This record gives sequence, C-alpha cells and structure tokens, in this order.
Amino acid sequence: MSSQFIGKKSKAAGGWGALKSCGKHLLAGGSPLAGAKTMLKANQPDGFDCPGCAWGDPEHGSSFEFCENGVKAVSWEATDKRVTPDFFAQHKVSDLRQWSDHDLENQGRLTHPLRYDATSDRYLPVAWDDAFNEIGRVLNGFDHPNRAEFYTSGRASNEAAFLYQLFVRLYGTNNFPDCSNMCHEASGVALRQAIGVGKGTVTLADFEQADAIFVVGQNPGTNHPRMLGDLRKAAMRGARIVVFNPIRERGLERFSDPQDKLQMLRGGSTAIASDYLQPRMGGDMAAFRGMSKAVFAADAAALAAGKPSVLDHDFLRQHTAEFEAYRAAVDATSWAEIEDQSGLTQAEIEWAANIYLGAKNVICTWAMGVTQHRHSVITIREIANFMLLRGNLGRPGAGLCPVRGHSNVQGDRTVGINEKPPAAFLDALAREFDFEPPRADGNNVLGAIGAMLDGSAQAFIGLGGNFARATPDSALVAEILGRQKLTVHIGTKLNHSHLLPGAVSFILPCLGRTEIDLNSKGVSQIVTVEDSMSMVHGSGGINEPASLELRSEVAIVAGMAAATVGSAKVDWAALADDYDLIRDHISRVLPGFEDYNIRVRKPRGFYLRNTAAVREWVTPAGRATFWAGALPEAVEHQAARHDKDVFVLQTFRSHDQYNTTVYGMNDRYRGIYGERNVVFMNQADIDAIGAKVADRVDVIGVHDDGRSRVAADFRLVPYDIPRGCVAGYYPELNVLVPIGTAGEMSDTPASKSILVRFQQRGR
Ligand SMILES: Nc1nc2c(c(=O)[nH]1)N[C@H]1C(S)=C(S)[C@@H](COP(=O)(O)OP(=O)(O)OC[C@H]3O[C@@H](n4cnc5c(=O)[nH]c(N)nc54)[C@H](O)[C@@H]3O)O[C@H]1N2
Ligand SMILES: Nc1nc2c(c(=O)[nH]1)N[C@H]1C(S)=C(S)[C@@H](COP(=O)(O)OP(=O)(O)OC[C@H]3O[C@@H](n4cnc5c(=O)[nH]c(N)nc54)[C@H](O)[C@@H]3O)O[C@H]1N2
Ligand SMILES: [Mo]
Repeated sequence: MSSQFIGKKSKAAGGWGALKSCGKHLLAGGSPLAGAKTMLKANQPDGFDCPGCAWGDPEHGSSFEFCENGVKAVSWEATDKRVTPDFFAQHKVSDLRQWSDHDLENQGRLTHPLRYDATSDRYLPVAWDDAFNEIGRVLNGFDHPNRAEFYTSGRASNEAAFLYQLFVRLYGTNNFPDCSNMCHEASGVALRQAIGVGKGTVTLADFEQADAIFVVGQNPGTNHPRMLGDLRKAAMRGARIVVFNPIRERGLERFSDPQDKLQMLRGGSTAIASDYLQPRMGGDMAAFRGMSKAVFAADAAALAAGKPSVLDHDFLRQHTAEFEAYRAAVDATSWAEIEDQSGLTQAEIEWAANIYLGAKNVICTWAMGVTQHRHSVITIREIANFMLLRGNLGRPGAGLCPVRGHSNVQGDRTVGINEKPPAAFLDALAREFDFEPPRADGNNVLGAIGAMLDGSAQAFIGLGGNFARATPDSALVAEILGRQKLTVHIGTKLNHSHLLPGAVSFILPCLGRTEIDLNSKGVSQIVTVEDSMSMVHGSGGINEPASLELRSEVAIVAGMAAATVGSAKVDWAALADDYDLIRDHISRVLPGFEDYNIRVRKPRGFYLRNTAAVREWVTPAGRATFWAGALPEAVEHQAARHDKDVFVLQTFRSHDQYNTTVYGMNDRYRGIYGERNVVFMNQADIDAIGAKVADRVDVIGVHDDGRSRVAADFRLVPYDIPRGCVAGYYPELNVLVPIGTAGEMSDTPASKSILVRFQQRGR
C-alpha cells in the first residue's frame, strides 16, 4: 500500500515554508504585483479587513502583519479567474455536483446573477431586478414568514448584516440560522451565564502583560496565525504557554516568525508551548476541574502552613456568587473521575495548576476543540470557574478569550443576527423603524434543518457560506435543500450548496472585502467589522471588482428587501447608496455605537465596551457566577471504550483550507501531502484494529438513531493522539456528524466528538 502522501512535518510553523507558500499563492492569484499590493492593505487603517480570521490587529507594529493564511484568503478572493455564464453553458449542474469542493471554488469568481433552469439543468444569467422580484413573489406567497430560513456566514459586514436582519424582521421571522450556531455558540451561552456578556474580555494589550496563557482546543498555527506572533512575544519574555490539545500541533510547538529577520536568517524558531498536555477529546472540563481541585489543595496547604491564601478572596467576596457551592462541587469530584474523564494524570493536572498559581496574570483562550462537544457550555463554565478563583478577570493581563472564527462573526451577532434576540434590541428596532418585530424565537442551524426536513420551512436564503457542506449530516442537508421552493445564495465563489437548486433558485454574486464598492455618485463606501477583541473598524476595498455586474452584499439585501417588504418603512435604495445612513440607524439602535461614523474612520476604529472587562456583572446575581454542577456522567471516549472497535472522531481543519473552501491538498504542519481523505490514529490503535499505515478504510458512524452514515475510502495515518481518539478533515467527514447529537444548551453540532468504527476496504 503506497503511503507517499505521508511526508515530513514542518520543523516549525511560519518560517520560510510560510513565505514560500505566500509567494505561490500571490502568484496563483494572477498578477503577483497586484496580489502583493492587495496584501499590503490588509488590516491597515486605510485598507480592508482581512477575511482570514477574527484575531485583533496591533495598534503599533509593522505596517504589514504577515500571515500566510491571510495571504491565501486574500489571493483566493482576488484571483483573476472567473466563472462566467459561459462556464454554466458548458457544464450541467448535475455534472458540477460531482466536482470536488476545491475544483468548484478554484474556477474563480462568480460574475453574473444566475437563475436555475430545470429544463436544461443549467444556471442562466438573469437581470438583478427580475431576481429580486421573483424572490419577493415566492417569499410573499407563503402562509407564514416562518416558512423561510435566513442563514448568515460570518463574513458579512455589520452594515449588510444589520440590513439583512431588518429586512427579515420586517418580513416577520426570527429564523436566523447562523454559522456561529456551529462555532462559538457555546462560548456565548456560557459566558453570558457566568459573566453577563457573551464575548471575550481581553484585548491584545493584555497578551503583553500575561504571565501565563492557557490555549485550549485551538490550532492557531493554521487558523489564527497572527495569534502566534503574540504568543511568541509572550514566550520570549518568559510567559508560560500551556496547551491543552489531544494532538500535538506543530504550530503550537515551534514558530519561526517571518517578521523577525534575524530568526529567519538563522533558521531558528521559538518554542511556543512551555507545557503541552494531551487530554482525551471532550476531557477539558475534567482537566479544569482537576486544576481547581489542585488550587484548593494548595490553598489548604498554604493556610495550614500559616501562609496567605492563594485565592483572591477580595475578588471572590465582592464580585462573585456561588463560590462555596463550587468549592463543594469540586470537593465532591474525585481524582479518579477526573483522571478517567480527562485522560490526564493527577500529576500532569497539578503541574498545570502550579503554573496557574505561579502566575499573577492569566489569560485562557479557546476555540472549536472546546465548543464543538456535547458538554461545551459546562466546560466553558468550568474554565470561567477556574479563572475566577484568583480574580483572573477584568484586570490587565488577565481574562477569558474565546478566539472567534470568521472575520466578522462577532459583529454579525452584535448587530442582530440572532434567532433569540434580546427584547431590548427588538424594542429599539421597533422604535427606530416604527414596526412591531416578531417576538417568538426563530430557528438556529439545527432548527432550520429540522424545519426543512419536516417541510415546515420551504425556502433557504444564504448570506454567504456553504450551508450544505458546513452542516452536520451533510448528505441529508444536501437532499433537503433541493426540496425547497426557493433557494438563494449570495456568494463570491461557486460551492456545492449552490448546486442543490430548489424549485426557484438564484446565485447572486457579490463584491468581496478586497474590492472597491462605489455608490451612484462614484464615492467608494466602507463597511465595518468587529474582531475577537471587540474592536470595530472600517474596511474599504482597493481592487477593481471581479465583474461589473457584481453588487455589494448591502445592495443585494436592499434589493431583496425592497421587492419583498416594500420601501414604506425603510428607504432601502437610499441606505444602499450611503452606508453612513445605515450606521446612523445602528448608532441609534445599539448602545456603544454612538458617533459610529466618526469613530470608525479613526485608525483602528473603536472598542466596544465590555461590562465584564470592567467588573460590571450583568447576570441575574449581579455578580460573576460560579457553576457548581458535577462532571458529565460520561463523555464520548468513556462511552466508546466499552466496545473496542468504537472510536471518538474529531473533524478539524487542514493548513490548506478555509472552512469548506479547500485551497489545496496539503497539510504541511501535520506532514500530509496531496491527500485529504485521511484519519489520524494512534499507532497502537492501528495495530489493534489489525490494519497497517496507509490502509484504506470506510469510516462508519455508530450514533444510534437509525440513520446509517458512511464516509468511504479514507487512509490511516499514525499520529501522536491519545488512544481511542481519531481525527480527520471537515467538510469531507460531515456526512458522519449526526444532527441529533448536539451541545447541551448550545445546540452546536458535536463535530469534535463523533462515534465511529472502521471497516477495512477489500476485506
Ligand atoms: N486558515 C484558516 N483560518 C481559519 C479557518 C480555516 O478554516 N482556515 N476557520 C475559521 C473559523 S470559522 C474558526 S471557528 C476558527 C477555528 O479554529 P480552531 O478551533 O483552531 O479550528 P480546528 O481546526 O477545528 O481545530 C480545533 C483544535 O482543537 C483540538 N481539539 C479537538 N478536540 C479537542 C478536545 O476535546 N479538547 C481539546 N483541548 N482540544 C481539542 C484539535 O486537535 C485542533 O487542534 O478558525 C478560523 N480561521
Ligand atoms: N464537521 C465540522 N463541521 C463544521 C466545523 C467543524 O469544525 N467540523 N466548523 C463549523 C464552523 S466553526 C463554521 S464557522 C462553519 C462555516 O460555515 P460557512 O460559513 O457556511 O462556510 P464557509 O466555508 O466559511 O463559506 C464559504 C463560502 O462563502 C462564500 N463567501 C466567501 N467570501 C464571501 C463574502 O465576502 N461574501 C459572501 N456573501 N460570501 C462569501 C463563498 O461562496 C464560499 O464558497 O462550519 C461549521 N462546520
Ligand atoms: Mo467558525
């Protein structure tokens, strides 16, 4: 069996490999000079916001924050390749459905609005107004506005998202399935419960003052490369960086910063993680409970020795609720339970707790390795519990930091993309626009899938994204999208969701972040976005649009809205022609956005006040609140071990992809080349199932809900991962993620804890 796709792992993240890759991607974009110029304007005060990730921008620092994956995201959008009506004349939709994710998007930018023609099975060009009118006609033909689902992917700007939610609420529904339902939903839910605000409490400046940074369930080397620069600086001044990750991720081990010329010349690199713990998947809550237990034990020992307490009693007394209940819950949790569920030893956990105790200021960051499990909400509550013990919240150098994914996913939520909108927001909207918005909760992603499945929803409108590939049970979702009466996709590049047309179906191509957005007076417009650190800033494109037919997301939303709900309450055309007017509305609807138009034009924009960061607690108790529940009875790896053939699978990202966008077939940091159908497995497990390295297997879902799930023809790769745990790439493995097994209280698909077994092919 050939295993040529398994090669060397990069020695360190970043470095010359990253620069080489940048060059390649800038060249692939077409004119290299244009590509490089475009990159120089990314995340600069007078440029565009990088569509890569939601990590914050430094206030001072180099004029061009280098980031390999930022380059890929930008050159993928700023490509010279085009998907014109000719392309669709050549290819039937049913033929295109056989293409890979990579091949579809790699055809280039969509150029014309298109309508599906069932007779020829092709997309044909359509006039914008005809598309809008037809969309309005179908939407207005339903017996209830809840028949339609309005999805948002987190690239949409604040202006587009605000207008979209206004349109949809005027139409009459809160059906806002949103990519964050599959992403950081658990962080929002848990943090609102614990500290009264569903966002992180730190800014980039805090990373300069932290003595210890805990990085949990996150792979920044690939997904937030600019974060590595901040971690490296922290490591170099002696801060401890403690990683919790079942897999040894190269980018967390060593990083060679391309901004550091000397290091690049010497071929050196900086160790990032000072301490690397490998829990079993889903074991983080137990690990944090164990660290709290160790902190309480250290406190008891200190007091017994006549030394001061290691807890921050002033903070606990003044600012928290339920502390004693939490202490009792920790006491009641045994080390045996903790070790079994976390997959770590007491000694390892005590080691990490000692780092916490030795640090004055601690930051804890996390991402999908924490949020995409069944028990994510209580895991994040436990992280908050642990951080509260020593008052690591609301002071410089300390705090909680969920690292967001999409570049404006946080902003979209802020401006109203929310299936459970707060009453105060709806009240403000009602006042500003003089209408009665719907009050009943709408559907999230899983709710929308359920509604499309049982027929209660019959229309899908997507503001960006790739719903059919990003969602769980993707084969099923593909089938139900095709059953809709209306499907509309607003996007920049062709993807599989576009190829599942409903009875009436449109692809509406939009401008990307990098492109100039001119209004009727020839003035270029800016949009705004919010990063993970609650900084809101402007973004204006610099490239000529990919086609003269393209419209901005704002203009497309305005066009659909005018045709559907009319312009009596809102002058959609005027708003689309002057985004300042949209921002004026936002500034009157949302607290914190006063003088929006003035403040977003300042370099780096402005900071949205975060109550928890200044120790104001908007919780029912009026204080930061401990959660005093028990550990889950069993997480997946515990449930799985009763059957030696069952494994827990996590689905993550390779270095060459952006969610469902597959740039290339390599994953250099993990040593995989030219292949994506792989499963990373402990060598002992490969032996135990009687297989060999690079053997071909089918991965079979074993969630017990009567649905059969198979991902066919994957190859086994030995990897440093705990036994019983395996990993592979999203979106190829989404056929295995069950819609019925979701996060408790977050309803997030459990994409990091899927139960599977393996069937060797040809046996
Ligand atoms: N280049 C690039 N950048 C991106 C994206 C992209 O696809 N490509 N996607 C964007 C988006 S939308 C998001 S949400 C973020 C995603 O950023 P990440 O959360 O870093 O994304 P994943 O690749 O899913 O990686 C999850 C990590 O969690 C670990 N993990 C899995 N299960 C567990 C567990 O139970 N416990 C612990 N402690 N760790 C676990 C995995 O080994 C892996 O290292 O990145 C954003 N940025
Ligand atoms: N198994 C598994 N499933 C997952 C995850 C996982 O880790 N494992 N991660 C989940 C997470 S964290 C997320 S955020 C979701 C992501 O889900 P989505 O946000 O739905 O997916 P993306 O792949 O980011 O969307 C890519 C498409 O967006 C369009 N696009 C790109 N730029 C723009 C733009 O500027 N405007 C518009 N209108 N469209 C644009 C392009 O047409 C492109 O094809 O997937 C989730 N699904
Ligand atoms: Mo995400």
